[in-house]
Amino acid sequence: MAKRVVVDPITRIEGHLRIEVLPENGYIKDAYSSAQMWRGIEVILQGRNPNDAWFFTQRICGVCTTVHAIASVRSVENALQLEIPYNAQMIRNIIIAAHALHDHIVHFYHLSALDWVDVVSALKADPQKTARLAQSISDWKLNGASVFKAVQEKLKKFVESGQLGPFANGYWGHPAMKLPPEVNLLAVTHYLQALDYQRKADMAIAIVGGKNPHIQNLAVGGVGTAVNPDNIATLNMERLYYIKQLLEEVREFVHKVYLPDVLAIASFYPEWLEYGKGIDNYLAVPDLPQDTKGESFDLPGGTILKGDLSTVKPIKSFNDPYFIENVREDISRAWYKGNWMKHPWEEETVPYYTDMPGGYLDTDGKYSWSKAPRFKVNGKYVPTQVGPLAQVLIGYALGHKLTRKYVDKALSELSSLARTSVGVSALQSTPGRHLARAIRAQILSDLAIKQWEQLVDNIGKGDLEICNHPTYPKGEIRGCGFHEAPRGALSHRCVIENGKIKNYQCVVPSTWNAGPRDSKGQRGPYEASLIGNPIADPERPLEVLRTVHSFDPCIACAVHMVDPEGKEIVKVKAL
Ligand code: NFE
Ligand code: MG
Repeated sequence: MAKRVVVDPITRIEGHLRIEVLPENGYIKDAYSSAQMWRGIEVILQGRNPNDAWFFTQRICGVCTTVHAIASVRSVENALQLEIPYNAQMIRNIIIAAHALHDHIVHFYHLSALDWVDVVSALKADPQKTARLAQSISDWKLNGASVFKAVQEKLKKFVESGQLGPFANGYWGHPAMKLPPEVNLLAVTHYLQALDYQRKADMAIAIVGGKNPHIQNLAVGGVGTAVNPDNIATLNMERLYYIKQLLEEVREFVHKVYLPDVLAIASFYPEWLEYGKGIDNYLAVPDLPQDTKGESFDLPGGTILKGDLSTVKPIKSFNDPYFIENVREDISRAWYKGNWMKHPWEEETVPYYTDMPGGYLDTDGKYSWSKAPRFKVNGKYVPTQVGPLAQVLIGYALGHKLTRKYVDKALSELSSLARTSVGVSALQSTPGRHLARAIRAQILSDLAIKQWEQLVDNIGKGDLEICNHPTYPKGEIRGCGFHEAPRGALSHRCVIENGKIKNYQCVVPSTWNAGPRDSKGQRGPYEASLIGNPIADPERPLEVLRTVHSFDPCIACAVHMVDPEGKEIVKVKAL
């Protein structure tokens, strides 16, 4: 067997992910992705009141904090065919948008930029030159030479003290690092500023949601956020205007800092636009519903096959059978008992750990706690990539106006910075996933304010409704709730019998992307995207991190099962 390079754990992600790659002549020939942790929620929901499910599912993750709450209430509402009041829809939409903005900013600056940015090289930069460069790409207010100089001095003290803090253990000086010192200083400075702006997005969520992480204000049927413009104890005009101010500040940061930085960094790595495509079937679900039933949306969803934009097929409503009927999960290569592929409503989940022979993944058998979701198209079950790239490509293909506007603008700016023509197909790559996420952040930052305006207009008309209370019928009902989470298409499926949960399954973005092979040997998106990537130094596999990080992995989300007996399954050392 060829020698494998093992990266375990992949750091700067949520959870425990192991990647094994087979290098050959400086490139990756094959790859395996393994979720190395097992925890969860689905099983403990059995027998409980569906009204409570969202409290539990929200604890699946502390990163995508709100998303499992939103998907959960939507799944129960779908089972009941319960409409929610317009105010509740807009309040949820503001939370969804603000949360994604926080998440995308953190992902780019704090979790992945340092794969491309050499912090130590920033010490060699000329702050004046950095300011000239920064001002040539953006009129951001904090791009003055004195700002860059202050950061450089702070960084110098860090390095001299030997206490690099969050910048310790990076691959500084790696031959694959290509940015000039000035671009490195620019990025490090914005890394620090980004801490403030992600917090502003979080504050907006906390004001509406009661707390953050893990909002308190949802209910099956709407929200529990009392609305009254004149009452100091409720969501009133003062609170609403504070939220608007925060959303506007975040919007400015996204447009003037985040997107320009992604373009500037990507322009120095044009060769990477050839790497990291992998699975080119794409799935996104529509979101930001604009009516009480979920029949029209501000963000489009659908599918694209084999990277061909002309194959786009939309998902049109919360009841669209195209999505509800065509999702399956395969466990033939995952540590669960059996060898089946089933619709989530029909699944049962019994853990079955088969170990790692010789300390490596069992590449002939089961090797991950993540299941392998598949989407049925033309009678075949295919692996499908989800995430901002999927959403942006689908929006572009469907002619979604904001997506068209920001994709065309970004690609024309990237083409002039990189002095080469960069088309939409280049988005299907490792840096393309970062660019798509920044473009999605632009779109969402505009739409967040639109949702706010619609909410305030509606309250202004005297409508203060926030919840339609559910009643559960006798017998069995089934629901599917979906949400386009920061990492992509998320869906929760519930089976409710006599008002109690009988089965509950979450099919999560990071499960779609991080999942293992299936019974046909089809690789998952992480695995496929690594093939053909360069690997300059197998001892320091920076390129593996670049491609895997571009998906924004979250393993807590991907593997959310608990052992019903509470047995210890694996020992995990804290880092
Ligand atoms: Ni834990 Fe999550 C998101 C969900 S995972 S981060 O976004 O759902 O993919
Ligand atoms: Mg699941």
